[in-house]
Amino acid sequence: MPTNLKGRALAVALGSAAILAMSAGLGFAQTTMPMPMQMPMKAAQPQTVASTPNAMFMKNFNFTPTELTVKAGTTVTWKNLDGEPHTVVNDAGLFRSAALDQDDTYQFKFDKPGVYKIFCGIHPNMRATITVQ
Ligand SMILES: [Cu+2]
Repeated sequence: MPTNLKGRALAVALGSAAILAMSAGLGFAQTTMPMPMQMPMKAAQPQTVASTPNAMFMKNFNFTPTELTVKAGTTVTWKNLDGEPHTVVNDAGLFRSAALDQDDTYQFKFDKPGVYKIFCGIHPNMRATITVQ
């Protein structure tokens, strides 16, 4: 009797091991399958330019984002992504960039807290606000 039970237990153990191996194989197949699906999502990530910290872009004749909040002492970078030139001009005359061609950048360090309005000297309807805390 005891040997008979042992034999049964072994058969059960072998059977479940086979099932485990099969499901492990399936699991492997399932985890490898979605991989190509994730690729386009990862490639799309660099397009979220608006979320770059301390940076403002000129794109499609707009500042992006139009409102940016930074801490005092922060250097803000503007980058023109358009094929047309843009400038960064402060309403109060604190700073004024040269004409920025495509992919050109301009930087200004905001030392004092306050609300700084800017516009493009070439396209004055392009406006944005930098809030310095
Ligand atoms: Cu412009």
